[in-house]
Amino acid sequence: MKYALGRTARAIYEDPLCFCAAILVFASPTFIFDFDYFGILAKIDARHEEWMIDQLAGLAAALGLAFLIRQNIRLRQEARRRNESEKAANLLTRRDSLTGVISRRGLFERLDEMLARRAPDESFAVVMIDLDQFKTVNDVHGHAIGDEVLRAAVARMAQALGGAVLARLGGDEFVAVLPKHLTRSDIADMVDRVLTTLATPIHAGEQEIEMGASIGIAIAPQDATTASALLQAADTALFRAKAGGRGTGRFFEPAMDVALREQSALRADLRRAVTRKQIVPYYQPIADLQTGEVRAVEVLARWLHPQRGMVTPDVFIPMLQEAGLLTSLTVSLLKQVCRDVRHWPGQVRVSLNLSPDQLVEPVLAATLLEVIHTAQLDPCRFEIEITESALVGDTAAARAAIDQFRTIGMSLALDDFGTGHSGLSQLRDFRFDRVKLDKSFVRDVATNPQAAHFVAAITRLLSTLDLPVTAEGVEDPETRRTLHRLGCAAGQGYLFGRPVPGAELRFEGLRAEV
Ligand code: G
Ligand code: G
Ligand code: MN
Repeated sequence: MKYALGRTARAIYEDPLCFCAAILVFASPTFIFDFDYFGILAKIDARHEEWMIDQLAGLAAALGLAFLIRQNIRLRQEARRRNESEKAANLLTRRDSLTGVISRRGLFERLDEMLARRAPDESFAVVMIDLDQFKTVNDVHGHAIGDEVLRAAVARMAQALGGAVLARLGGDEFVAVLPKHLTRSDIADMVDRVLTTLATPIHAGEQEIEMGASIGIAIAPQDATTASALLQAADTALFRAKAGGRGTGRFFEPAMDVALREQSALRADLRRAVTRKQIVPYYQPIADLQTGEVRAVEVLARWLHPQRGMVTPDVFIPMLQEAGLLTSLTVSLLKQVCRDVRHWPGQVRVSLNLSPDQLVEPVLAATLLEVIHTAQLDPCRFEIEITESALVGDTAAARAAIDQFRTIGMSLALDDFGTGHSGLSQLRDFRFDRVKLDKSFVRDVATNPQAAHFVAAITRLLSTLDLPVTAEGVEDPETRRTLHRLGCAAGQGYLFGRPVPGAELRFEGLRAEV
């Protein structure tokens, strides 16, 4: 560029090399932008009168060209600067700020890229990891400890996963994308390493925190071929892993998808099912263990689905609960029950199951009482069964509901005893009328002395609180005899009768056998 400086305009114009250099001078970013180009031209013109107007025009064209080049350089520089700052911002949003692993958005980009570049015979696994009990950690120990636990968990996962890509979907949910070409057993080994390392308690603050994780695995391309479908499949497998007891990993299977779709189809039918009385009461007798007389009948809901046949409550009760329809069901069932009850012997109690969540409804007892009054029946014939989980956590509402049931004359049973966390003080405070011992404790009392000792200890203890015990799941005469000997007052189970529709219920029971 120096080549052009200090020369006369004519020299510049006549020497092609110098002419180009002059353009560069004018175009260079260091050249002052609002330079007086016409002033120069005028001076040049004054000193060199022999210059022809076409030469001046040529110089002006050169200046114009230089101006354009310079403008272009500036625009390019600006674009580059904008691009760089955008990249920096992207780097921020594609990383999770707490743990430093890739964010949800970054994960989708990475998966899209891997799927697009995948060779026909290549496969890779997407592993979805959900920390168990993490919500409790946050609730009990606070968010600072929660954050520390998350960072520690990430460090452990990263180590167990070697070179895998790790991303945080949010909360306590993570996704690892494993390297290509691993066999199914390699993947299972890696998943086991993650489960093992997360099962070891984590030190955070002054605390030792018990964790654990559940894992769902999906494989591209066999399970899905898009990022969102892969994550959906891994999530379905994860859901299954959690349902089958936490702390495990599951590979996605197409059948899982079918089951899930079935559930959403059922969910769609549910509202109609309650209003059309497709959900009906079945009844199972509860008998005196000594005499075999039927003392009570438990109402067990059954959905008689027009296409799918009988659907059991463990499928539809949680759905009804989610939909906020559980109490509509209870009312609908109770109306049907009241019609059947009038044909039964007067001393037979009727037992209704209520879910813990229903107990927080303030008008529940009044609503049920109204149905019973309308049917002109005595509330004393009815018993409410609630499970132990209603007694943990915030129990004020449960206590109020229980008091109301008691006030209107109903009795109360504690259901599935032994599977939850209720303490003795709660048994006394809540003033139950009886306790139903869960069938898991009953199953092998006749064959396993250990199980028998356990039941004996429980019945003895509960008798000090004046609580008679009803054993659930009594399936054979030997078990019945043993339970009676161990101090259980009543029994329920296939031995005395399976749950049946009202028309098939018999009250003869099994006569004394003991
Ligand atoms: O037979 P069984 O599969 O019926 O019952 C499964 C579970 O469903 C039991 O734990 C029982 O307490 C529950 N259950 C049955 N009927 C009802 C009902 O009407 N309301 C509620 N809340 N639970 C029910
Ligand atoms: O409300 P609760 O969870 O107690 O419901 C009783 C459950 O036990 C119902 O699912 C009922 O079908 C089931 N059941 C009743 N009798 C027996 C039995 O003798 N054996 C087994 N395995 N289950 C039973
Ligand atoms: Mn029950």
